[in-house]
Amino acid sequence: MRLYIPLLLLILFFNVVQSQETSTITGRIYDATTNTALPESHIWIQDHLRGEVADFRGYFEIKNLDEGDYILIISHIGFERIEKPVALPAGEKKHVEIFLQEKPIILVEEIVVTGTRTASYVQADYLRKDFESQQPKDLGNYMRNVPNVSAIRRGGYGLDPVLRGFKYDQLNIQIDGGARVEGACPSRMDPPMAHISSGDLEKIEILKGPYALRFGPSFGGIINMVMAAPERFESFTVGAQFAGGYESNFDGWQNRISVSGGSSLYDFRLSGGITNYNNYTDGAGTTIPAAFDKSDYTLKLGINPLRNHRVQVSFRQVFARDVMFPSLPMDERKDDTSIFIIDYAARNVSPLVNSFNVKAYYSDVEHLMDNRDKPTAAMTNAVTDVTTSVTGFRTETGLVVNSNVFFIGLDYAQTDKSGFRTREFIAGPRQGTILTDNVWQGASITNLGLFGELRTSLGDAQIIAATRIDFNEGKSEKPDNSFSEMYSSMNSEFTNISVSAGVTQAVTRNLELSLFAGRGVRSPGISERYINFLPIGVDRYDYIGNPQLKPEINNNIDLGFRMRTTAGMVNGNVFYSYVQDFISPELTDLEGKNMDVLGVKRFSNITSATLTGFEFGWSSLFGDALNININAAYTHGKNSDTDEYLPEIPPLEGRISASYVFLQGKLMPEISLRAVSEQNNISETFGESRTPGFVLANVAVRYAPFQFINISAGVNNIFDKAYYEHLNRRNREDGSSLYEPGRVFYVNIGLSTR
Ligand SMILES: [Cu+2]
Repeated sequence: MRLYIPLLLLILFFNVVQSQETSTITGRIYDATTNTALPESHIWIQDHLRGEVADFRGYFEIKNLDEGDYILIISHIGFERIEKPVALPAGEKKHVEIFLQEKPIILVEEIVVTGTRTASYVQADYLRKDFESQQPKDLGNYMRNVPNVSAIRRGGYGLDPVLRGFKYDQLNIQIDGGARVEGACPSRMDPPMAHISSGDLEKIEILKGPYALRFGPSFGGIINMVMAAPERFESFTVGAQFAGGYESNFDGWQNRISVSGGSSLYDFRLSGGITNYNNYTDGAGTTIPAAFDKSDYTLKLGINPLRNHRVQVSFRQVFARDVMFPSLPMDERKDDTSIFIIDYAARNVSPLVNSFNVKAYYSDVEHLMDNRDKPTAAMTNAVTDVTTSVTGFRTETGLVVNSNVFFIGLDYAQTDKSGFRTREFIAGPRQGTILTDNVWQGASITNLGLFGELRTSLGDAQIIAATRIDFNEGKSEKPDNSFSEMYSSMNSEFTNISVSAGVTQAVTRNLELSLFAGRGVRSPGISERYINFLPIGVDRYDYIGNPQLKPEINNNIDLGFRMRTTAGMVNGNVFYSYVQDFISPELTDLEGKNMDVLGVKRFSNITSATLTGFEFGWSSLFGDALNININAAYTHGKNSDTDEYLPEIPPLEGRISASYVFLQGKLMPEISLRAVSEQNNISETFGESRTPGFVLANVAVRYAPFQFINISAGVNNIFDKAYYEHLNRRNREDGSSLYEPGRVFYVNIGLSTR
């Protein structure tokens, strides 16, 4: 014991001496255009595993450095990266002031123009680096990683996201900042996110609540899928990438090749992929018929006649084949999608006009489904052949007056749906009869919106205020008599006014508070207005639309905070939503038209509903080798009319992940746990039952030995847990819940010429 005390003192002394000799770099980062502080830039020390994120007022501090020459690398989304050499004497504190220039490159895909400050909506972004190593085969399924986003599973592909309890037409899901694609299937086999591949994706922008009114009608939120844009080069360059992956359990593989290149005048990116997945086995060993095949390609061509002008053409096609849906009366035989987008954008046109954007697009989906592989094929041959197209246009001008930014513009979209189902009875009393059902009644909805947004600051507070007015019209070209005789008119017209305002303030250098309030009005969708006696993939009821439905109004407030602590970044949001004229299916006493349905439900406006909840997150310090993330999310929904819980609300969920960086970032193992509580808040009227909770464990490892190769491998659902999510549909055959996949081993390889 005696021996240890001097040793301890020696160590202590050594530590004190060392800490006296270490040096510190402090600094502040500014936007070079406005000379205002730029919060949350990333600062890295080259060749050292050290880094820091600047605080909410742009300050940073890196301590415990030895004397020497360092190179600071400073980056911020939307700004040019800077390398700043710093000569650091022993035991000193050195202060640097850094000015970042905005990137001149015009990106037409992203909806949040970087501007000069980061003040933003209630927003969550998922970047390529977040999902690249997983190569998600289905984006809807991947969205379950986002706190307070859940998804509805009907089969192995085409999961439908639910954000804070809002889904379907309550969410504005778009491609490349404003283009839209709508599924043709009445059962939502092909929801919007099913038409984009993760390998072609650069980023997913999620704007929660009815606040971001510039980007189209927003009710529950906006999800923007940002497809990868061509890279820009100063002189002619061309490069290629390959990404391949395999997943056990599904015996599923996917391969993708992309080529991109160009010069300063023009650039291009061509990418093509093939995905082939088979049935999967759940944790109990049951085979779930959920196979699918998919191929796709995307071409993007850009011309930059001047450095601040860009014209871009995008063309994408997706071909889905034999997609199995165990929870639906049919399977998807074919789903062919074409998306065409043309963009023109200019920046810094004049001192007043900071930005100008025009986008025109056309998307088309041809969907064919049948009951060939279902037990009902013994009695009838049923085939549904439907199409949907969206034609749209958007223009926006950004004006700068002093330090205020105004955006004004308009957007227009016309959605058309048509198609029929034929049923040929091959056995039973009606043998030989052929019936034709008018699925979409040639319905169309046009929406013209005018919008304005103001971004300004008041002291330290960043303020955003937005408004939009929508003129909406629904029509039916080929109404079905049995449907139209129920209503005084098949047409409906609405004028909706939406408003929102938000304030974000850095209360201290390390605490930021935000308050948003908004009223988003949404006109009913085509299905809600015109679906004609069909089960729509929810339950065993026929659904009918209601052209006389009123728009739904979401009055929402969000209170948020972000706090930088010595233990990491903490953030949270509490929201309260009061929905007027909530649209919900109501049981009628009409008789069903399909063979095995229990009755008919009609879309109606119930008086009101409330949704409340929170998102909470903590992530460990940036720049440490060990990275820990924890988050939790919850939504609670009540029908104010009946005091019953709202249906299809996901339960409380928590997630923790830990990763460690070895070999200067070349090797990174990760472990994650996801815990989902049981859901007892159910709607019995809707036919829901309680769902048990579950805990899942996953492990993964990323290895990038050289710049041109990266490998990732892992195991999902390590313990082969048999479970299902609350929002999963039921198996068509026996009414049992549709289980999620059991244990999955996977490996992904990425190769790049650069
Ligand atoms: Cu379908």
